[in-house]
Amino acid sequence: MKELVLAPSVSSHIDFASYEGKEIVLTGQIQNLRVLAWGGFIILRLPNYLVQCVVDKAKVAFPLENLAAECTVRLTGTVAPAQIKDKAIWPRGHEIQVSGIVELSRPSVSPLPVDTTKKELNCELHTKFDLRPLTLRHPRERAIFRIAGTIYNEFGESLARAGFTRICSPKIVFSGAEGGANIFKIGYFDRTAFLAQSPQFYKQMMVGVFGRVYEEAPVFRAEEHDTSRHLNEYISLDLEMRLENGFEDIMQVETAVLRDVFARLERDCAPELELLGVTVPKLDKIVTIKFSEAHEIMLKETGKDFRGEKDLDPEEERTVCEYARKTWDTDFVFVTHYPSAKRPFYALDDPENPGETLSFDLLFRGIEITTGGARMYRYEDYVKKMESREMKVELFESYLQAFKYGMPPHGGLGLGLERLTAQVCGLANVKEASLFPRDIKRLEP
Ligand code: AMO
Repeated sequence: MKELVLAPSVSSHIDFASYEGKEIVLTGQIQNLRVLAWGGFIILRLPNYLVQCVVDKAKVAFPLENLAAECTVRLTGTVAPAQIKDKAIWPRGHEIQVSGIVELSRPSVSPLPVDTTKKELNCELHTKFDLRPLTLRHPRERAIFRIAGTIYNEFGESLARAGFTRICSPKIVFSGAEGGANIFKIGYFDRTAFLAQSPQFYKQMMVGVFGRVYEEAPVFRAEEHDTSRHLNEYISLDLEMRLENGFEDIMQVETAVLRDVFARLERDCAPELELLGVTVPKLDKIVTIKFSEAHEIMLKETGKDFRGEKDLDPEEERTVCEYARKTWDTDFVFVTHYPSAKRPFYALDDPENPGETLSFDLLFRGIEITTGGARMYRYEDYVKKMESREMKVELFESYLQAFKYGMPPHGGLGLGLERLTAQVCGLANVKEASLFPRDIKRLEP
């Protein structure tokens, strides 16, 4: 038996100001190296920082020209105040005056297939994804995923503070929840199973247990189209809750959570937002329009008549968002009362207008980022609706138990993490907000 000494701290946070004038030892990978006549600069990549380290040849014997980007080094040096302009570097108020360098590891290939030392990664999207272990090291890519990670954290923490319990539901499931053909079948011993399209059934069942639940996990969609808004695996941020007043409760909760998320981004991701040249959106009012009004706006703004359509076209989502920006000064529009025909069976129809559901989508800067709504909660209603859709009720009995044994009026939502991240970061393609995107052609890395 060997007992390890308990570390006093495992944090990688460095308060550079408190180290001013003192010696520090930093181990990291070289993001960028500039060798000059008098010595040079090493930009060192640490967990949350890209630190500028200055090497004076007269003081450090190590031959800088032997190093290269992506070498791992241990640097000893003194923390000094600095005024750095490069937005990729953080901190910008301090640098390290190096006194010692130890090389710990170096890449096996030289030169690297993509130059990650440039301000922009000058490569095609497919190259960026093929070389993901390397390209993700670029400061702009790191910024995107620091932002995505912060959204993920705050979504959960904000809901936990509001009394929601985190759940982890199975991803190997007995049936699709969302309807449609975009479901992956997998072999499961001697039968067929599916990859979960959403945690829908499980989060509903768990409302019967906790009243308020959330989940943040991958979901799978066998989308056959290669588009800039679809992934075949994405992170679904889900919540499900008992309703007090109506389906408006869900929009209230989503707005509160998003406000927390944006405040947290402003607080914790200022360097990343600045590097990407974006600001966090303002969400200071809840604007809702009915689905039918969205078609009317489209007609008025573009002359295109989609009024017979049971869903919103991507062009309509863009047009409605532009209209909302100029008319109500907001980047967010809740579109409510989608037609029952286009919503999954579990959606609750509006008792005053059964062709419509008490549901919504949230549009943000031109794209749907959330679907949500109230659900049916009586067993008999499920049976009736499923039969009207020619679904085999007996195949869903394990899920329907929840309703048989009593469920409160409830509802919830699913928010696509990559879509939200892409819109916050101003990315043209949702795949750029996925670490290792899965699309119809891509399964690697
Ligand atoms: P829906 O199928 O609309 O609803 O999905 C919810 C949100 O997930 C995101 N999304 C996607 N993101 C990337 N690639 C895809 N292929 C993709 N498909 C969907 C979108 C979308 O708004 N169970 C319901 C939610 C609920 O009612 O609670 C559901 O999954 O941001």
